[in-house]
Amino acid sequence: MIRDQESMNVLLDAVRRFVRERLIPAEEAVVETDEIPADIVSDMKELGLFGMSIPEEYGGLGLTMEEEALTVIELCMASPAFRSVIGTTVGIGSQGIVMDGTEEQKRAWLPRLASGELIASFALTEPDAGSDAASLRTTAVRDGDDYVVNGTKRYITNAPEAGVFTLMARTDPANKGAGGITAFVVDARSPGISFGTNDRKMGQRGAHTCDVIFSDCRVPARNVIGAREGRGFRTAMKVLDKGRIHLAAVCVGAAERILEEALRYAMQRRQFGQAIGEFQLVQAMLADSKAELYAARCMVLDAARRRDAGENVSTEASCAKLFASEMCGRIADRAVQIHGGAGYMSEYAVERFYRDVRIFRIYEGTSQIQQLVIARNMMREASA
Ligand code: COS
Repeated sequence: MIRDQESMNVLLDAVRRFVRERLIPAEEAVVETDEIPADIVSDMKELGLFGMSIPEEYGGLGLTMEEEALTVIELCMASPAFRSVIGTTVGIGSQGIVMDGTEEQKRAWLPRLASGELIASFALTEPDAGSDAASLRTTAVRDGDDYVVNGTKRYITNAPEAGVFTLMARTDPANKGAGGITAFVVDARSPGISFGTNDRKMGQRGAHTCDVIFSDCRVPARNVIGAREGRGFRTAMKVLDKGRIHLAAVCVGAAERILEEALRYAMQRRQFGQAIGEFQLVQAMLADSKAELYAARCMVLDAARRRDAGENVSTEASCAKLFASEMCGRIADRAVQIHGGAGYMSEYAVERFYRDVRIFRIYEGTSQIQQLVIARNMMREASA
């Protein structure tokens, strides 16, 4: 749903200009330094990007899912590392509070997230709990007005920069499944939290992940999201349903850029006396990419509109994430192929994108987890 087309156009134009004039020219510097320049982060704050998904009453832009998807597609025409700066605050880090938080929790945390003053991170994954998220072992034991948290969270995006974590921990040791898990908002400066060294990743330099270690970390009981124990897994799943649409939009934006690079190269590069774009085998790669990209875009926007209309979009979100992330991988692969030897060289953007987009098929649920969610939902609906 687009609430006001004119304001939407203003936002999209501003993001498009920002991408073209500020982000794309800074891509190489980000690779060199492994940092997003501070002036770019402050411009992102000014554009309101950190508060994209936070309701207006708490200082955000309060975008609908369709508006968010369109904005993210534009933003992701630049290196995915730039989106990652705002990604967890817009998505999985904040949405548990937005969806299930108490009024007091919303007032306490959302305005500072919306302004970009605080970065939010999502602490679900553990060394032994990845796809099987419900098997997580981090414990939170009630002690007076606090919970005492112990455990290790792994590959936590933006943890080194985080001001606050949405943490999933087990409050009921007798319940080893989803029902024993509670979600908390945790101040990242709390005593008892320490950080591993930054992970060395395949791509996305400038975006940081690391372990977060909780050792007897005291978290006030008022920080239980929604003030109810045992609801944390559901909160995490609802957050991921929305996150998967956002991520599918990320894939569409990145694929648009990659295809643009491939098309430009195909029209410039000459072999056998003509531009390689004149060869039908290269045309086939361009055409397949265009068609798949169009399909993914339609899926993302349809899932977003359905969510805005209040439908349960668990299946559609997983379909969009599955298709769009796989599509993006195929397009990155073809773009390298069209570039030939040059595509293997780091001076060409497609070499970097090829590595950067590989994670899309893995995080916020692997392609196999999306398949599992889709098939399970199909069977559940059929037997209802
Ligand atoms: N929305 C709301 N609630 C949901 C839900 C959704 N989309 N999906 C599941 N739930 C609820 C279920 O209704 C169930 O609650 P009840 O027991 O009260 O009925 C509970 O959550 C457990 O659901 P389920 O039995 O389906 O859980 P499983 O352990 O079988 O796992 C998968 C479900 C595999 C889908 C889940 O673990 C998953 O998404 N894993 C991937 C995790 C992930 O994406 N990690 C990335 C880390 S974040 S970058």
